[in-house]
Amino acid sequence: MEHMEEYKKTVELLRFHGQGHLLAFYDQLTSLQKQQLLDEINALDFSVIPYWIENYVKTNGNVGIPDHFEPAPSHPPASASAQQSNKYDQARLMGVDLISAGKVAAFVVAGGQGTRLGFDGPKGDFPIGPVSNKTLFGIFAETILAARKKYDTPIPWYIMTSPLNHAATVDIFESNDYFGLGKSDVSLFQQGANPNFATDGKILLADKCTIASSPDGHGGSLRALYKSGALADMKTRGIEQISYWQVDNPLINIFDPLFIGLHALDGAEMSSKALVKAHPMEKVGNFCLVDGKVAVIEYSDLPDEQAHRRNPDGSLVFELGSIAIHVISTAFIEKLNAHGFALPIHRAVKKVPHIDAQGNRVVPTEPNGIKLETFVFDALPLAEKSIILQTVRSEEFAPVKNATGDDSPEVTRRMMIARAADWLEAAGVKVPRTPDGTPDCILEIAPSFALHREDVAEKADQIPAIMPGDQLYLA
Ligand code: UD2
Repeated sequence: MEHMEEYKKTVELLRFHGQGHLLAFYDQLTSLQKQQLLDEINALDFSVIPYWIENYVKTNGNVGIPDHFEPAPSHPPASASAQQSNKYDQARLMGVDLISAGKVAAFVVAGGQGTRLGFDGPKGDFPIGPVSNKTLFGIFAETILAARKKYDTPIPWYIMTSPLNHAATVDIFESNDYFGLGKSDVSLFQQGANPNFATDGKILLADKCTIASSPDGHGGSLRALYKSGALADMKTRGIEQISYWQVDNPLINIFDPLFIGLHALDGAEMSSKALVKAHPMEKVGNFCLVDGKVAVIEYSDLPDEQAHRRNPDGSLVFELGSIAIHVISTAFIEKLNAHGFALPIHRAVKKVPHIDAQGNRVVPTEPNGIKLETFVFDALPLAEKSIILQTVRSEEFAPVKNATGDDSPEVTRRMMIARAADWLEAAGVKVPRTPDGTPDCILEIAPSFALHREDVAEKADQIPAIMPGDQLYLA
């Protein structure tokens, strides 16, 4: 019988770990399916799985919160930095130098499932340009192209996908001819996946020859960059710093000389942008200082009374939210991987479609399974040094997460238009507004027209008069 030796060994392994049910339908499979299932089982990391089951599946061993934590210090936003102007000027110059010398790479994490948006396909393919209807990937690519031109340097783009969306993402890049960036300067690589569990610790089967699994969280990027060879590729290219962002945010300022420069000037290994939370319970991680190290406590873990605590001046004690924008040094990622590291596991109870003991497909209507992930911000305390730069929401954070309501495409487009209007007005261009102050026109500034706010002034004379109700795409 084919695969006999491997099959026998696998039976032993699974019996030892109480996961024998994974081979329950083995006899019903074709030879190819048998091999697929054996490969999947043998790729499971049984050096950690029993620990996960005891600590995160059967019980809720989520990291929770440390005994002592305090607000993390931060650099004020550029707009409020008069007293810091010397340092900020120096940082900007350093940032420009690093970008111009080709030492900064672009890196987006795009391996998530995007279930909340309800969009069929990788989220990066979601059309978001208010006038152009360009997709998230399209806008990021144009930003990189514009930065290459502005800083006169080749800039590579790394995109992390997951087993869920890798093939579809590659198709998008292929069919868009790599958005003009050149195939050799775009690297798509996959993050890892973790098996999904029933609450009793049994690994679930998606079908008779496939283990139910899900991406291992954006924390997986730190290992995937290394394992995929992306980090080695960066080294060959002389990359020292990685600009990290999430696929859902079209306002991202990928090449921010100030942020990159402050991070480098302060000798930080991993740094973050933060904004003042819109309200105490906003669903963003909270920047804290734990044992002298910068750390993020997720919104779901921060006790309500801490979230609502206020300073005498009325501001929130824990006011700085993480918007998942980082600069990470390649040396830090290399160091982590070379010495072995493990980020804390986060447990989520989710609906996991699977087959039952009889092989019938179950599509649960209630959460039934456990997914395990790691989060990239949990690497912050591992950094020798980590700085935080505050930023302004309207300038660089408008994530597309939900189909309607908060963080919906409608809100994101409105914010893109509002930022374009601000940039134009700052350059002396008149923008018609409704009585409530919102722009009375649909505006979009392509990265090719202005990468940064101050770039608009140079082109102000090319901008036609804007009339109420106009649609204007500046490219
Ligand atoms: C994340 C942060 C939150 C805040 C917010 C800002 C967590 C747990 N929380 O919330 O603190 O910063 O973003 O927008 O991250 N991704 C992968 N692989 C995975 C999982 C996610 O690449 O396995 C990517 C995903 O494609 C997306 C990003 O990570 O680009 C964020 O994922 P999310 O939408 O699940 O995070 P969210 O909104 O809960």
